[in-house]
Amino acid sequence: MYSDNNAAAALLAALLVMPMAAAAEQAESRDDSDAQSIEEIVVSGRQLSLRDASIVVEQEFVVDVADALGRLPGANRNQNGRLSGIAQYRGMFGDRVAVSVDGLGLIGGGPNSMDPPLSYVSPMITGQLTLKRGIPGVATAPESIGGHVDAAIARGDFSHGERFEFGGMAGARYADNGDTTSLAGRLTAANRAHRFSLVGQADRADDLRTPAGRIVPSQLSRDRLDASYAYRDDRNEFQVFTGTLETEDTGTPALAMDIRYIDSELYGMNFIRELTPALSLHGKVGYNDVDHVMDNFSLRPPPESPMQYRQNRALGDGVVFALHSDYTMGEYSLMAGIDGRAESHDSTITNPNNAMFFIENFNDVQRDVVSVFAAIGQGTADSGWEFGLRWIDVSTDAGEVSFGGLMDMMGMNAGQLAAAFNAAERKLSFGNLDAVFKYSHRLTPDLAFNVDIGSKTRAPSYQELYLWLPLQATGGLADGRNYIGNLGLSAERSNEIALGLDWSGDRFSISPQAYFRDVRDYIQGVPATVMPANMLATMMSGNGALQFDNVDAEIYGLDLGWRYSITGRLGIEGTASYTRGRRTDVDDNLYRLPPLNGSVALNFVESAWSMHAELIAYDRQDRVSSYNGEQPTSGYSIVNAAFSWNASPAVRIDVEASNLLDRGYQDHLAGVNRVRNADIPAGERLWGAERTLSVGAVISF
Ligand SMILES: [Cu+2]
Repeated sequence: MYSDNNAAAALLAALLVMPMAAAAEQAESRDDSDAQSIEEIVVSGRQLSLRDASIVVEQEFVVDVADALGRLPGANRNQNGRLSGIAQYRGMFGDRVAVSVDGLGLIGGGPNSMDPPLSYVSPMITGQLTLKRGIPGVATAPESIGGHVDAAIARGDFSHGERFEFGGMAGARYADNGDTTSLAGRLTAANRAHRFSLVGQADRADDLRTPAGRIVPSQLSRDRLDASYAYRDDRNEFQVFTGTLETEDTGTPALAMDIRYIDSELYGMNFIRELTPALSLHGKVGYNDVDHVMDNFSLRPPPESPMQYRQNRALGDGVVFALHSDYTMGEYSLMAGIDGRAESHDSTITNPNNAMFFIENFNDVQRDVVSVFAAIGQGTADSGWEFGLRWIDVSTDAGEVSFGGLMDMMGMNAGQLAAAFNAAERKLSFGNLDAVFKYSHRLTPDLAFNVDIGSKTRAPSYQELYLWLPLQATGGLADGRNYIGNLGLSAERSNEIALGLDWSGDRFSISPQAYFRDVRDYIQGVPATVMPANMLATMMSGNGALQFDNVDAEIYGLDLGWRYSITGRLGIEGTASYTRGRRTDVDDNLYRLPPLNGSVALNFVESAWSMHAELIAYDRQDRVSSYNGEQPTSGYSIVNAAFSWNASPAVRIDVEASNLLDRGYQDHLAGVNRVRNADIPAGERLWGAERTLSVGAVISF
């Protein structure tokens, strides 16, 4: 009933449309008066070039901004809960993908990434989500081995005169599935030099329904507020902001616990100062802290034994900063800068039914990054290149750990692990050099190509190093296995090449890119050989522990987007993404990679309204990892349809039906249900939402 073998056929259809579109283009005469309005076709707000892929998030019916990322070629998200989407790009995810908000990295509080960076932006107050295609230049971010994504909060515009003008927006959305409601607003007072802005969004929802039953728990509650002041003149830009995030009682069914709360405060400022017309200085600094509690008994059916109740409080905080100069001289440009990040983490597990029980999961953990870079480039109208080097220094440390209330064999094994951890050298440092070369060249007015060659690194995360007791605090892997860290880990190094083409004709455009990543010392779990860890993990879960280790891997694939305007008002567009990842030291596939997938959409734009219908298809994924028993998934396809009406210049009404045909499907990246006594059995991959009708209205003033 739920299986669908049409996915491959649908995908094939999607790919077949491309050569047809290209042929049609050649058949069309080019003096068509409709040809001017190709920009108008961008009703879906998705843009693609050799260098970037971007999406206007505010136009998407999503609660988690990470879900919008999945609509860009090569990108996806691992979903552990409705507000816990983890960015994935070209087969890498989690800490491997550098995610920033307004150009600043964030410190997450949850050791299982319940609050990944994209959960810190609410969709209706987000402007653009931008993904660097190919290999991000060294100036983009340190530790961006897997790519870089930035989300910008829409804080409103400056006005033109001296007088202050008020402006803003108010929006509301409702989706019938799970009674999902969102309210958002922005109020701006600005003249040409000063801008005061207040933005906020509140989201609420009950459990989501799927054709296989309700997802328990998938309720959510999140409030996001941001207040800012910005100044600009001819030679300076300056902004200072403060914000809060309050998430409460939000389900993460693919993980062992649910969010009781995440309370974060964010502060930051950035500036650009033009020293001379050729030389400018760019600076940013941010601070945020997180107080987070999760448990395994409040939102989901509790464990059978009161002794298995667990509550985990995690604290995180830290500073990020970046300073760089930009110098241009004719065709040449030179960038040099310094940036860094200092973060601290603590996490303690308790049991409300046993006052004796506690585990210091992470105690006084510190991870500091200081990095310098320089990049030189040359650009003309037809070609450009860039070469950059970045030195990254990472130092980490962790305090001694202790525990209480573990009995008999459990206590004995945990005691051995704690003693070994406390006796070990935990102050570690990693020094790595990254290099990136990028070249692009325009062959004809319509056709350009690019080559990126890079060598990038990532030092181990604090979980990969300091998880001393076998637990599932793994930065959101959600494979249900208990892991222990490894104090002897080396940094990963990915040597990568990406080749891209970009064809932009009058009516047809297409931008494919192929890539190959050879990753030395790729960090993933392997069966642990530490006896007390295996005994503990077996007692807790029936499976031995996995230990983070350096292995070797390669990831390659191809992704593309295309668009064809049939007339000025009617267009079709699509994406396709293929990723293949495997270990090269032993015969196994990499964990949690999406199968071949693609989309085809039909857009129709009138002056006051527009329509968008899309088919999204995923092939089956049977190239799964055996080291952690990953399950395969079947292919599927779903249809979404959306209608948008500009009732007046200030009022926009949106209606969307997602999963219009009410298909049952399982997204390979949605994770496996870890909740017992729920509609979807524990251990089964979570199902996608059933047909969902959404309406929204946005008033601008
Ligand atoms: Cu958590």
